[in-house]
Amino acid sequence: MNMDYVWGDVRALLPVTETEFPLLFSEMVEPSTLTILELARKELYSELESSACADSAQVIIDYSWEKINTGTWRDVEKEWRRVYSYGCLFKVVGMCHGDPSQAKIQEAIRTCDMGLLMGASILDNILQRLVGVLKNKVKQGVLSKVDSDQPYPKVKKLKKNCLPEPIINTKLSVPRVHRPALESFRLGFLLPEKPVILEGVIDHWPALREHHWSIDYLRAVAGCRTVPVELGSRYTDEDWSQKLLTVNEFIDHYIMGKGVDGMGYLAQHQLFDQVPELKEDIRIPDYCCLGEGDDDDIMINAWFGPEQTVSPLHQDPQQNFLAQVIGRKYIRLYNPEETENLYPHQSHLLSNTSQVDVENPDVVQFPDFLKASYQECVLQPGDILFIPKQHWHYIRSLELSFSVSFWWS
Ligand SMILES: O=C(O)CCC(=O)C(=O)O
Repeated sequence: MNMDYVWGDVRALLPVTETEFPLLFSEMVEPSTLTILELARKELYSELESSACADSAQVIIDYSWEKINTGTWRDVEKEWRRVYSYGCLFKVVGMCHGDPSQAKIQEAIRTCDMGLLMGASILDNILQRLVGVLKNKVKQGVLSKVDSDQPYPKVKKLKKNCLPEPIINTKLSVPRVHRPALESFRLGFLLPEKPVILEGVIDHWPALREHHWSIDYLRAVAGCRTVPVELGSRYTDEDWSQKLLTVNEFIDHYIMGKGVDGMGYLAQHQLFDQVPELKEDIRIPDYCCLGEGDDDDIMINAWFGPEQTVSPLHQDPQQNFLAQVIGRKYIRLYNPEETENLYPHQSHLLSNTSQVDVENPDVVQFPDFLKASYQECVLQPGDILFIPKQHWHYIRSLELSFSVSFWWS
């Protein structure tokens, strides 16, 4: 590895001089914290010592980590998330100085991802730009080896073949329409709030064509990126938890390992901001223009997991286009009018989620569940399912699956 090559590219992203490097915070950030931030900045710009800023960086990271992990996430002050991002930035710069090993570069990418996931955008999204530089320095093949040094959590073992291939009752199946005109979608499905599968709408996505989202492709564009992964069979289970893993670790243990470490689901909304290459492989469906917001208001979620991954029956407040890129999924839909037959959880946090295990219901505990009428389908690669707002949906992947959902209003 040519050291000037890594360091030179990293250095080029930083403001040229110390005076051009802003450290502006509200009074919430105490003078003592500001002093350490200024020290880290000073160290960064002193040519001999710029790797020394790693120590000050760790102090900043540890202190702001306490602040951002106190109380509920939505109440966390953005100022402290910014401080955390600065800590990550200084740490990354410290690690990239000199002749960084592959493991160091990978750790630097992991640190950037922590800043992107837990911090707030600073210096024109410099952490994202740093990852753009660093991931090109990672040699393919080194990643999995370095990644595999991580310990893996053991969660409940998956019962193999626990649910069979569903047999769809054609009388209950969700209708399919091939590329309807905007107005016919609006009149036929959006306004009356009727689910429908739209065919032929995403055929042109690079994710289904030139950049086909194979495991190898996902490893190549996102393998070294750290993402939150859901562990456990379903989020209503007691042993359900979340852990930060790289995409390579997730694939090695929960996709290729086929559940030997329990179930894992990469279900998150930040993936496409973190990995712009993946975002470029998809397109916001034109039908979203029928909503009131603009494209920036649309939440795009990734759902990547092995076969038998289950999303329990739940409802969301927004309209949803669920686009299937890899594999097939079995989906059950219930109209919001059926809510009282679906036994939502009592707790406020889970009140949008049914207590009933849809494919194995306890009819003694939940007798009215069998009265609820529903629609069902198997979503195929290339399909988009329109799930109207508040419609209850239960989803089980029948094979390795990657879906993208668009929540819009
Ligand atoms: O595909 C899944 O597992 C869940 C999708 C979902 O619940 C959603 O998009 O709202």
